Amino acid sequence: MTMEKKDLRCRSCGSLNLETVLDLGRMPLADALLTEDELNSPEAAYPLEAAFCTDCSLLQITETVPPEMLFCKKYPYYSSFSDELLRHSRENALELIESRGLDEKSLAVEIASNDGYLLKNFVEKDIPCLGIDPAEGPAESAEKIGVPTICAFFNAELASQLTGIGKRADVIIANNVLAHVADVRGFLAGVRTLLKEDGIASIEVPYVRDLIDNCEFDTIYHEHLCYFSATSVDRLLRTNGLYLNSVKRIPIHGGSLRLYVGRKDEPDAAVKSLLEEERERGLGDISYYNEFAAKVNNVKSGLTYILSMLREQGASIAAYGAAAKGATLINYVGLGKETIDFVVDRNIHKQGRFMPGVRIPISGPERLLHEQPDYVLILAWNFAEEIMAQQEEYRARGGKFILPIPEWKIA
Ligand code: DWN
Repeated sequence: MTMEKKDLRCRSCGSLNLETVLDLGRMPLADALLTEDELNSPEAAYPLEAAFCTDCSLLQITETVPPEMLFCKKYPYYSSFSDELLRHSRENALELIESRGLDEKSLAVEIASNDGYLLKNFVEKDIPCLGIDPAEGPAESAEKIGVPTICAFFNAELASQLTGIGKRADVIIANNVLAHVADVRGFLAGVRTLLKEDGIASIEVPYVRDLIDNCEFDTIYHEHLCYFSATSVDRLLRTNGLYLNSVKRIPIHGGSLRLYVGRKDEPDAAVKSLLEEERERGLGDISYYNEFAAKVNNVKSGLTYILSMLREQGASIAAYGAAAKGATLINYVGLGKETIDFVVDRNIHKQGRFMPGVRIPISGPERLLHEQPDYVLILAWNFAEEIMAQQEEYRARGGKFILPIPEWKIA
């Protein structure tokens, strides 16, 4: 929904005091991978601009693409294609089972449960659980592995329907979804309704500090409406009757926060010290974000330089990871088929499709050994270790990897 800038209000506090921090221009939808027959049709593109609220410190994008267009029938993202994410999620699940003393009388609900990648750990322990996810493909996959799943968007109404049939959650898990929700107030009202009085919500969100410090500008795309600090999310939760009671910095997805949220206001030392740290580092001031656009521009020119030089030398270049962040990076930097021959990805639902905007074909990882490109640009840099470990043979044959951020590096 493109609104006049003067009418734009903060997604959290409603303030009109939004300052543009980075303008990536009009960009296609990052997960709208094209099929062959869509190549000849026009492709939607929307403004992608990050703005900082000087009243509540929330970094957010200004455009709201209808969620039905983002998380639609052909949404291609399946969490289970990353071993690192599966390990991380299993640790998250087992920690909650242990710390909350969950058993057969408990209920764990995951919002944005995708393909059952996390709740399968509750099923394994015979702990009643329920997944909620609007994407049909992943929801079907979850059901196939025994994770009961409601294929719908989570909101206050669904929460009331569930409590209406006697379901209240001891634990709500909501990883990589709070930042995606346009009606964040309705979402949090639903969490509050569904959560037992002494229940806990374990919520993971990308951490804006890692985004700015490591120049992770490619994690900005239309699915990610908000980019949270502890300061901004604490404020958002409080104004919606929930409280940040503990917090942990975690490395997943380029650096995230794991938030432990409850219905009572009982912040622990970790919350107090992170809020103090953010005050000292200035995450609540626009000055912390002022250099970001210039840093992003440096990444763009550095990548353009090295990739065009390699091409001029006759090198062949492919890319690894048809990730949403990859779509932002290659479209913003302007890396088309003249630079990148193809993208590979383990996710079978992405293979055979084309990257949005630049329309580079997506194949399976086996193509790296079949064609042995000289270089592979890792678009899914957050899983670079896992990916490079898998591609030992490609490297043994002389292949080299390029990491794009915070500045290009040949590995
Ligand atoms: O918030 C979101 C994050 C959590 O996931 C979603 N809105 C969209 C998605 O963003 P992304 O696509 O940038 O996420 P990933 O998980 O960084 O994407 C990694 C891509 O790389 C996936 O398509 C899977 C693929 N992959 C692979 O082909 N081989 C990943 C690994 C680890 C591999 O070994």
